[in-house]
Formats: sequence, C-alpha cells, structure tokens
Amino acid sequence: MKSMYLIPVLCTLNLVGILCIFADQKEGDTKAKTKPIAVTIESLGYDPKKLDIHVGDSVVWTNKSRTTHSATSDDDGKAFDTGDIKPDKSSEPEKFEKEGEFKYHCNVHGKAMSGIISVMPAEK
Ligand SMILES: [Cu+2]
Repeated sequence: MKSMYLIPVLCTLNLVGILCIFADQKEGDTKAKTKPIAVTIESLGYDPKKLDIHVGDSVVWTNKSRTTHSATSDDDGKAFDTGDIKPDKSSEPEKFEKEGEFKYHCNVHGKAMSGIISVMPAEK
C-alpha cells in the first residue's frame, strides 16, 4: 500500500526539480545581462573614483577596507544610498535609470571620501 502513495509523491518531486532547473536557467540569463558593475571601497576611497555606466546599469559597492562605509548621493541620498556597508560586505545593487552625473560620498567619513557615477544614455 505504501508504494502506491510514494509514486505520486516522487513524480511531484521530479516535476518540481525540473521546474527549478528551468527557473534557474532563466534567472541566470537575465542576471548575465544586467550584471552589476563593481566599485571597490578601499581605506578612504572608491575604486574607480569616477565610474562611467549606462542608463539601466546597476552598481554594487564592495567594502574591502577594515571600516564601515557607505555610498550616498550628494543630494542627501535621494538619488541613491547604499546605507552602511560593513567590511568585506557588498551593497545591494543600485540601479541607475536617469542620465547625468551623480556625485556621492561616504556617510561615515563625509565628503573627503567621494566618487562620481556618470550615467550615459543606454547602449544601443
Ligand atoms: Cu567611509
């Protein structure tokens, strides 16, 4: 009797497994297209200090220094604000939807620690 119940369960598990594989592939594809651009934070600076990107690109800041930093736009974080990024951690991706030059600084260390994201029209 037990095996009668087991068969539908196994079939369902199989199906779920297959669907997961398809979902993974799909997700992998879109991720590859919108791969975030990396900015590294080292001691008291951003590398690169000036980053050229295109509309629709995302940027992730990774903190390789030993203290907490942020990347906060100079308009008090209205355009973007990563919040605190702890040592060895990365920010959430910040997506840039508008053209322009976005100056930013570190909320912890002030404008002595600053960078620029230059957003150009989307690539054709
Ligand atoms: Cu800082």
